[in-house]
Amino acid sequence: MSEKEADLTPVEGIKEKSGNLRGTIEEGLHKAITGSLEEDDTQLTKFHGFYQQDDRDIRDERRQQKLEPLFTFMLRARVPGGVIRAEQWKAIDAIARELTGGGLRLTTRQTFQYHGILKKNVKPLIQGINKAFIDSIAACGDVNRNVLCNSNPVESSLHARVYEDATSISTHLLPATQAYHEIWLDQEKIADVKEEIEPIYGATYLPRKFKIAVAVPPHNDVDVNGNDLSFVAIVKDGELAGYDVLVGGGMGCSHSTPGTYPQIAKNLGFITPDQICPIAEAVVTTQRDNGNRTDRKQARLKYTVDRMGVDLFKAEVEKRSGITFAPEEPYTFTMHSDRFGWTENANGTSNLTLFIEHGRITDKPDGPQMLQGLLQIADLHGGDFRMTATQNLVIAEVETKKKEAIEALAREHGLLRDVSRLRENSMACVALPTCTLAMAEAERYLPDLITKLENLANKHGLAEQPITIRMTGCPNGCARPYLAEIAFVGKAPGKYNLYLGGDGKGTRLVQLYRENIDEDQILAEIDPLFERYASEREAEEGFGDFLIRTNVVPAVYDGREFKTGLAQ
Ligand code: SRM
Ligand code: SF4
Repeated sequence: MSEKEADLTPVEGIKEKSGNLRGTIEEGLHKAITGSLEEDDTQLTKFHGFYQQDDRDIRDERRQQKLEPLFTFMLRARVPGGVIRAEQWKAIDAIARELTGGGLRLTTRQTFQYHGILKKNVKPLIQGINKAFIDSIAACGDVNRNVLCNSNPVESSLHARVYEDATSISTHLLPATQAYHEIWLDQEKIADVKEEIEPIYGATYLPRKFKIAVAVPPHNDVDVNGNDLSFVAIVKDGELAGYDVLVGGGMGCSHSTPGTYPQIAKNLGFITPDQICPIAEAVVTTQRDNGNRTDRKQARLKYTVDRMGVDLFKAEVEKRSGITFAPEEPYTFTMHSDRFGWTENANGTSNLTLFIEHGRITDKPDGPQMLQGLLQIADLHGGDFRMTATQNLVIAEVETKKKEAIEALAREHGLLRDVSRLRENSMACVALPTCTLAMAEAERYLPDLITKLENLANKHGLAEQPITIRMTGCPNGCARPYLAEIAFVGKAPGKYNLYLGGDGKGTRLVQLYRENIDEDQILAEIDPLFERYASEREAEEGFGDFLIRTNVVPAVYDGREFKTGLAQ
């Protein structure tokens, strides 16, 4: 083994000897003695769209009872652009009731997850979604994942056009391996796996996960700076002229670890719409061949771009694609949260955007029957649903004659309620009890904290201020906290780092303000800042911009200036 090979991360070895992602997953499914899979296979199942987890709330109790952890699986679907037809929604709902812990979770990448799936139910579940023409191929793993696309553009007539491009990229970058079809859909096994070629990815796939978004300014709901590669639509005379290509955005970092950072993407220049797939492929292969495979904490594209430099990276993409970038075209983003309530489309239909708090859709025994409500809406609507990149749901292109009935159903089932703009603009990741990496609560805690922050906002007359607040249970950044105006990042149970200073448009990073603080300290820190904002802000000035102007925190546009700990 060469020195270079010896330095590769263990995941590289697992991918290489997996036979294009087959490993021993199939054998593991039949082992009834345990609810888990072999450790190496749990790396490979990510490429098939699912993770092994256990319920952390009862981990200690099971240990005391000398039982293995209560292993279950989380499955994430691949739904480019988040568009789901009503008939598909009904199938998704039926599977949630029959084969999972119940309920659905809309994610920050425009798709849905099932949690609490027992090992014996994984295959029936995948077969079930497949019947509804949905798959989970490459929803996770070191490949291109679900491609985001603006779900409710202001220029509504462009949705179909850019959605088509998002789905083309997703299809173009799918792994070629037939492993998924063999294991889950019982398709015939290929005779010799060694003959199976992965033309884009190669035998060891990418060094790390890879994420793509398509945005239509002025609405940055997909957070282009949270993605490895983004295409920003340039619209001229109401038509799509092409895209600016942004590379190297991303969120994940580690507490108190200099050298890890979230990053803002860099603009390589303008391309025409027909060049989108060749450029996406060239960026992916440049990362495949230049990304770090010896340290997974340095393996994302943002580090590759920063290490190579933009000029060299761009030249490499041009060489591989045979396309020369034109100079970048100007564009402006004005917001990165959803447009809630009814909005009108150019074709005379309307969209209803529902605030789904942190994406969780359930039928509560003593509370709102959200699943039930959406099922009835699916029956009546017959059209599309669109999941948004901020965990919300759009009932899309509703005919005027159905608006009243759909709104009534949404209200009756707790899907449409009057909430503050502070709450509407909040987002939290899953965290406990299912996320194995969570250090603190997020989804289960943020709603209560928002109530307390609402009280502070009301006290200072800021109730209608749309301040973006995001919380994650660890620094990995799954709710893209580093692009919010206020971010809480879990450090330990009940303790968070407080970051401030995003611009409410997703184009500036936050900076660390206080470290490892509890709820009382959080409220004590935010109260005077709200007070000052209420009395000293300029007309139309957002909270994040105010914090920068008054030097509460510095403006961060390059992640290398971001602090992962105050000692830095
Ligand atoms: Fe994430 C890992 C949940 C969006 C950065 N993320 C995880 C895992 C799978 C934990 C694990 O590895 O065991 C979490 C599963 C929790 C659970 O129980 O469901 C998890 N991530 C999520 C979701 C469900 C959060 C949500 O509340 O919606 C989002 C699913 C998106 C999807 O549908 O594909 C989700 N994750 C993100 C985003 C936001 C985005 O992509 O726009 C990010 C930051 C952007 C980025 O990638 O830079 C993100 N997740 C991470 C990272 C850090 C990656 C890094 O570069 O360091 C990890 C940990 C890792 O990869 O090692 C991670
Ligand atoms: Fe889990 Fe951390 Fe992602 Fe939250 S940010 S879902 S705690 S990995």
